[in-house]
Amino acid sequence: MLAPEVEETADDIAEMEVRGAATIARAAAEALAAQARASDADAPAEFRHELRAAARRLKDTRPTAVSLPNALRYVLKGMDGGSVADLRASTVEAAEDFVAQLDRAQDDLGAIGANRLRDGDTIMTHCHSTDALACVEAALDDGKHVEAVVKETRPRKQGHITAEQLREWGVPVTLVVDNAARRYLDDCDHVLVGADSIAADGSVVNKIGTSMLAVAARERGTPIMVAAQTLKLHPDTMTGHTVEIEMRDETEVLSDAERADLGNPDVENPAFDVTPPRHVDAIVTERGQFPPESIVTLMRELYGEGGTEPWAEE
Ligand code: RI2
Repeated sequence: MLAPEVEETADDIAEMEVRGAATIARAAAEALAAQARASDADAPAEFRHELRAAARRLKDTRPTAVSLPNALRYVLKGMDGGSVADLRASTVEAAEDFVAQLDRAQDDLGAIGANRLRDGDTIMTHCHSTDALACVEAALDDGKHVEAVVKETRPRKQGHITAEQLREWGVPVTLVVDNAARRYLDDCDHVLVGADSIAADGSVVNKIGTSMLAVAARERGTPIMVAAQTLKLHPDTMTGHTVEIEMRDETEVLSDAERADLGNPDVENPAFDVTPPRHVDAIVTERGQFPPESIVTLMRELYGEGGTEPWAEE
């Protein structure tokens, strides 16, 4: 039986009550630990079966951010032992290790990303990324003055979360609608975004609108920096798989009543897009800063030749 925490976490991720690639990964690892603690399995095989079922329930919530399957993979690989007690303890420990690593990775990434930001720089942000904000926080801790132009990020306006966080840190923020981005790029020294997945060729999968912003920034000569801990590297792309782009409910774009008023047009709501490597200057990870074209070396080192599916039913 699935633990209530697993069902709750899965629903929260699907509804975007829990969102952002790193935060989703953390919640998924914690949900597997909750499943391990709650399990009343009598036999090791039954325990493993339950954990795999919980992982599948969590994985099926959102398809694009690879941090989710990477987190599940890490915890399930740590599940080890010949008794239920050992399996439980090792699973909980793996989940705790994972969360600790995630925090460390974000701190290390922030320190590296901060080196790219000079005192007095202005950044332009898109959506809300904790990895991207870690770079700003580290730059502020270094005593640098940073200002921000924050894109609203339709349809869910996660730019508001970014604005609120930056204001809390005392950063001067100018919030603009997405369509104003090009006009303000001349005032910006960097575009700073996060990522939901990085493909083997260095393509960056991130919130819808990132690719348009990157094209405009390239044209303006504004460097584009992607903050993405290695948890965002998508191992399946080394074996030719593509990253699935999540299509979300159309009511996020306009209400049914508004749609009816417009004569019921078709509406599409892709949550992410793909920015090709030639439009990205640097991918900043906790392992250092990489030109996008060389990220595959790190991916191979960390993930071998591709992703495994430890949640598959045996
Ligand atoms: P961190 C978000 O997706 C945004 O696309 C953001 O850039 C990315 O996750 C990474 O976020 P969504 O969950 O892991 O809002 O850097 O659809 O926090």
